Amino acid sequence: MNQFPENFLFGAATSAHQVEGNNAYSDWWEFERIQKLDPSGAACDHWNRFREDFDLARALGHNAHRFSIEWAHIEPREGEWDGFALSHYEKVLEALRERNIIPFVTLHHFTNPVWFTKKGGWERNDAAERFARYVEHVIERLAPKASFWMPINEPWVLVSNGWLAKKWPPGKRSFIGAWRAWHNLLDAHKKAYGVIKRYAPNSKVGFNVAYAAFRPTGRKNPLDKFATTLARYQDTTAMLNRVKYFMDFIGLNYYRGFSVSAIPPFIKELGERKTDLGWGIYPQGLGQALHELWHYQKPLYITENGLADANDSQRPRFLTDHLKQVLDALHDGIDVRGYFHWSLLDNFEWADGFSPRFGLVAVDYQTQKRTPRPSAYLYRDIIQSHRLSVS
Ligand code: IFM
Repeated sequence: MNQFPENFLFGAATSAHQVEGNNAYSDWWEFERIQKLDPSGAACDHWNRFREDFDLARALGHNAHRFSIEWAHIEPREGEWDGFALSHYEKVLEALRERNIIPFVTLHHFTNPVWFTKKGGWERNDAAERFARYVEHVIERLAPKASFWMPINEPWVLVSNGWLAKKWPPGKRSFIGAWRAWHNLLDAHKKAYGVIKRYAPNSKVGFNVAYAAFRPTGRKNPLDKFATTLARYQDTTAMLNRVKYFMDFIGLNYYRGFSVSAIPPFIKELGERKTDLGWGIYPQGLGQALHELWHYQKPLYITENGLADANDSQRPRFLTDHLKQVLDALHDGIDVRGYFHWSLLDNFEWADGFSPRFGLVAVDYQTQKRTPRPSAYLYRDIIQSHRLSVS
């Protein structure tokens, strides 16, 4: 296959805390201050500039856009619902509709209201209930304005950074805490699925996973193969098995591939060329991920794929190489329906602050000036022709 289907969705993704700015009621805002991290501050000021950012997305050919709603804005204090914040997101959805851009809405992208985290956060028995209450407030008002929802972004990434690596809030190292948070996040996904379907039975609710591609170091070595199966199970299969009856599609975030062995060093990153963050570039892994996830027989959307590349020297090839994998998967009969590049804008990259540059569009944080990088125009040309310029 050398052409994308007519109705294929092409866009980019962002998340609230990473671009909106001034997320002062969130646990991340507090964590940045306590840990003396690069403060997210005004970020890209997308809260105020979303219309001009969507104008840009439209001019760059995007017909879909993924963004997240910030729980800390909607419920800044426990049980207090901010109608102004809800109206804001209503305007965001209207702005997308006016530009013929299909919204994919994430309801939780790593950040929590600070009150929630202070009360035990995702470790609490009633965490999923509290999240579902927030989801209900959002959905009651916004369900008519969007058809694609993803309750929780990358649950395992949140658990591993927050409860094992101590890199993100709540900044703990606790296996029991990690287990409880993991379990509750999946429960929250299921409860949110129920709430969304109750208000909007025709909407599509997806489960979102960060999917690293794993391959055994010794292709035929049974121990390496076993280690690879274990890695796969722990990273994603365990979660997918729990939620498989609560998903209409899978949102796949793909960045990296690893070779796995049964003996140290156990795991080694694949890809000779590196991004600015030192991550290997391994496009074949996206093809592998699509093939493996097709096991669930649900439509697949690549809801994130991108790289830190400030001078845009690798992004053009990265885009075409990864989109080629999508075309090959389509050719093999896999139901891939969309691709969202991470990210539309240079974003606040969590503990790495503002130096990694993931945007198709560069942001000057002093002036908030937006400048599309050359790869943004290459992507536009691909979208317009529905073809890759490379063979
Ligand atoms: O910026 C993050 C995003 O928040 C979640 N997925 C990976 C991206 C790049 O690290």
